[in-house]
Amino acid sequence: MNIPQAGDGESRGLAARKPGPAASRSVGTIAGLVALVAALAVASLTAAILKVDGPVAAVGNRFIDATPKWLKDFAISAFGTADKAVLIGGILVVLGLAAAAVGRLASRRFVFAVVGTAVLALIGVLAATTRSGSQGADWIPPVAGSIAALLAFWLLLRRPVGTTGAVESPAAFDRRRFLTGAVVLGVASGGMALSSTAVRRSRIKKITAAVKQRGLPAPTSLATTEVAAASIGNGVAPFVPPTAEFYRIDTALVIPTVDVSTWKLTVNGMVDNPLTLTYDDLLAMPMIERYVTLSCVSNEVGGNLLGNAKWLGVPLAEVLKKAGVQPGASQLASKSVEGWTCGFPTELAVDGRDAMIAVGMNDEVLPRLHGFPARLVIPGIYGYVSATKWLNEITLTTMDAFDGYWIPRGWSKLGPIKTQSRIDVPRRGTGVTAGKVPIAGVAWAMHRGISKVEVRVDDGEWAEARLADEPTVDAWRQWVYEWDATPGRHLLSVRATDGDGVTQTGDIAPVDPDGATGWHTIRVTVT
Ligand SMILES: Nc1nc2c(c(=O)[nH]1)N[C@H]1C(S)=C(S)[C@@H](COP(=O)(O)O)O[C@H]1N2
Ligand SMILES: [Mo]
Repeated sequence: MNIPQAGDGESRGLAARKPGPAASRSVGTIAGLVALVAALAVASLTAAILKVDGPVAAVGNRFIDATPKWLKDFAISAFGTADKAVLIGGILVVLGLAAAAVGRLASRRFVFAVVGTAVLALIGVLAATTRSGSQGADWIPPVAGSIAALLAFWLLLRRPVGTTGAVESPAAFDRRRFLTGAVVLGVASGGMALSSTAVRRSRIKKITAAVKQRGLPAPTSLATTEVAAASIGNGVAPFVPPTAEFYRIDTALVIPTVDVSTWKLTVNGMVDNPLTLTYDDLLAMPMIERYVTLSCVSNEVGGNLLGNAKWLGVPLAEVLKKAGVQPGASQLASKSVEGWTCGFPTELAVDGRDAMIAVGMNDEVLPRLHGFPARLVIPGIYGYVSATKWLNEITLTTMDAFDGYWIPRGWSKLGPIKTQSRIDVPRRGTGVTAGKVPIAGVAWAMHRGISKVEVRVDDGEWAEARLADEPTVDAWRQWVYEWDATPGRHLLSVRATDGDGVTQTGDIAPVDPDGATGWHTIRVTVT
């Protein structure tokens, strides 16, 4: 057995001592990290070839689904929309520490390499296969990666032929062989990582090129063209901002890549005629084009987790008519290809509002980030109960029989949009010069519309802002107020009144469980 020596392994690594003690712990650490890199590269390439998620993404997704509410809230408040990158980084750090520990143990006894790798492989396989929406081949990448790790360990730490002693006997460790092995493995891993990226990219390119080439059908019912006067200028983003600026919220660590040649949308549950629609079937149906603003329930007062776009899609009511919704089917539940779910009252799909299965966004094929090939867009309710991206199943059920993804996680079962307004200019905390200063922004109460916006300076009277056009009640509405700014520090507040005449409450409520309330108030310094 190994006899620990003073400073063994904690010293200066490979070049530590002249008659070195065989495979030191530092050597083990390096072996562990090299084995990890090899495992990740092989797993990633295997996943790319099999068209499934890699093990790191699988563990991350499993983690997201299992994350308790307090931790999720913390992650969002601390990292915002960078929470996904932080999670991946965290997993890699944990894997690195685990691999280093396994490597150190394995430098003493090789059996630890086998045990450690097997444990990590098991975690990877479980994460990949126990997720709803997981595919048959999901177990292969972690297994392939683990085999690669074992091979790497063996290459780096095995005893030379003819040595019968323990790994740590001085003759057993050949530094040159170790270094050569590490470099070769590192280069090979880099090559495989690059190839896996290339395989993924070319697949995405192939899929998107085919769809773009076919193009989108023309809508049978056009969106209003009266949008020019819906943008108020004065530094407020246009009524329809560029797609690239549309917010993104979802639980998917890897954006799903859906091949429309195999994709199907099924409509089942409490229906007379269960349907299976292909992408072609969907595109052959009558299409409507509408401006609809989507909002996330997690949008804080003054936040920007909402966006407006021109959507092209099949009216949900048409699809439901084909399927024949049975009486009592009070909930329309939906699911995405990666297993995310939500649900809302069926009534909202058939009450005349422009609820749709969208396939286009701002005159282009629905981007992957926003749910390609199809997503739900339901005016008037938050995204978490309605806006399923990468949609592949619609199930008619009852309100009691099913809870979507966020409901057991503490969010409200119903998610009607709350009336809100936001000051976009002047920017919070910026200085302005005394005189005429426009205060401007957006207000929204999707599907009810906005009838009035008022601005208050300090503790003064509420004064009515000028409203931009409202091409549709399903989208946000812009407003501007000409302020005669006087020097000093001022507090600016805004409140909106919806189309039903109900004024936005000043009571402050957090985003959970059903959307934030309160007036957006900013401080400005006038000089
Ligand atoms: N498949 C899937 N669809 C989803 C989600 C998700 O996590 N997975 N999140 C929903 C939420 S909470 C919101 S606010 C909207 C956001 O849509 P966007 O990313 O296109 O802005 O998508 C909804 N659709
Ligand atoms: Mo959301």
